[in-house]
Amino acid sequence: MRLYLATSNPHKIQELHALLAEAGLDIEVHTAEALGGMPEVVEDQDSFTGNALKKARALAALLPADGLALADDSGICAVALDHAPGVYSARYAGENASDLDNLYKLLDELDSVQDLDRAGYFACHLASVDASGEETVFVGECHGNIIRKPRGENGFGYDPVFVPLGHERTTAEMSQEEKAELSHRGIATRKFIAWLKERLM
Ligand code: ITT
Repeated sequence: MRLYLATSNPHKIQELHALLAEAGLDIEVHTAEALGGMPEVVEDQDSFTGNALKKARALAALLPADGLALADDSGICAVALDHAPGVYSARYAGENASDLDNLYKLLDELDSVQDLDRAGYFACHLASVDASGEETVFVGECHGNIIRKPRGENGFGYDPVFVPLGHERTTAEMSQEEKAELSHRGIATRKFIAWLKERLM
């Protein structure tokens, strides 16, 4: 079986590659580049699952017969902001906003929110679509708090302001392996791996 990652985000690719590699699956893992690049997808759905399925379906249209497309739609949700930015996480500060612009927009929006009410969570919805069109979705959430000042150099996106429950460091202060143990992407990917192992038996 050949698995194709339906994402253009290099950080997601790196995290997914590492999680899949440690699972010891008998599969080939490719990026969308192997199929000519990730097709343009308008992420206009109001749910992570909806957008993940759109991205996976777009790449699945290009799959070989033994292929499986895997897309990741993810983001951060702040409880005090009615779960914003959620599906808008990648463009919270505008259409061409950088990760840093988005992070500071989140901090601005939460400025008047007291420390006790800064609960939030990362969500990752993975959608897998095979060449026959079979669709399956796997969900992971990582709950914690959104702090006031960025800390740490690892990870990407909103990692420097997110401290998982039961921890004191941000996910940007953790190694990739530590983050993968508890992250939304780690949880969703381990569900996907368990499903894939059954399917390959
Ligand atoms: P693809 O659609 O090509 O996969 P993308 O970066 O546009 O890439 P999304 O639409 O899913 O992906 O947006 C995800 C947003 O949530 C983006 O702003 C990320 O920075 C943020 N995000 C997702 N997972 C994260 C993580 O593990 N750590 C920090 N930020 C994360």
